[in-house]
Amino acid sequence: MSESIYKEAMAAILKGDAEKALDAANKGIDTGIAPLDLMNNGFIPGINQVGDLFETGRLFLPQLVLSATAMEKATEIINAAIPGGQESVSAKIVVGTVEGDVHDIGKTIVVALFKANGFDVLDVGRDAPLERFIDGAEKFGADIIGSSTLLTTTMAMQKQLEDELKKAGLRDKYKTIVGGAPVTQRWADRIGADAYAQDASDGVRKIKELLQG
Ligand code: B1M
Repeated sequence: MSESIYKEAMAAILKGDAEKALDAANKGIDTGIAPLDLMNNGFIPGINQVGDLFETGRLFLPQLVLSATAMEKATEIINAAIPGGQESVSAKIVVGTVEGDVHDIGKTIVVALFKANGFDVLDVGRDAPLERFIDGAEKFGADIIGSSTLLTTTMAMQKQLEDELKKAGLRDKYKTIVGGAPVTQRWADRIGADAYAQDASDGVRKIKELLQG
């Protein structure tokens, strides 16, 4: 049963059919599939295929936008269905997508899972200037600053965030975590970020490690 719903989810994203994507999301949740399983086994493979087709010129921007819209709608349903954690872990985290980058589907999943795990999250949105991360962290009393980026051209903003924090004498005040499709542990090490997360669940694990260390 779950296999056929994963296929429906994938097909809906490939077709850019928001209605079918919503149907698959609702059906999946109603049949008891864990929201992140539905995301990881259905919707994400679908949008990754769309990305590959776009990259190789077999699908064009208008279709990418339709698929993205279908993905956004499904993500709303999935995020709302993520169950809250048992324990509340005391941590305040600022999360956003860096300036120059409007990709925020992954970031919204990360925010939803962080909240579900009891973290206090300030979401500074997408295409967010560095000041919004830093001023946000200062006002919010954050422990951790998390940045997301999907474009190779905007990865440099994650390095700039490290530099701006150092310049402001704030680097030791916060832990930093980076994520996004082109981001790697190697990149995190290179720019001096405290942690890298491959996906939202890994993000939760890494945040807990940062809080202990
Ligand atoms: Co764009 N796009 N896009 N796009 N898009 C990519 C990223 C691309 C790889 C597609 C491709 O060519 N294969 C390519 C980038 C190439 C590159 O940089 N080398 C690309 C491009 C080129 C563009 C435009 C420039 C296209 C154009 O206009 N010509 C443009 C950029 C505009 C801009 O930002 N300035 C553009 C626009 C768009 C849409 C608006 C249409 C749409 C985004 C809609 C939205 O986000 N609201 C879109 C989409 C949907 C994609 C792809 C197909 C899918 C992204 C996605 O949502 N993935 C993408 C191809 C791909 O990534 N395979 C592509 C699903 C999501 C759940 O995964 O975001 O990786 P992800 O998040 C994961 C992990 O990375 C991690 O956890 C998440 C959950 O598991 N994670 C974190 C992410 N952030 C984290 C933070 C953390 C921890 C973990 O801690 C803080």
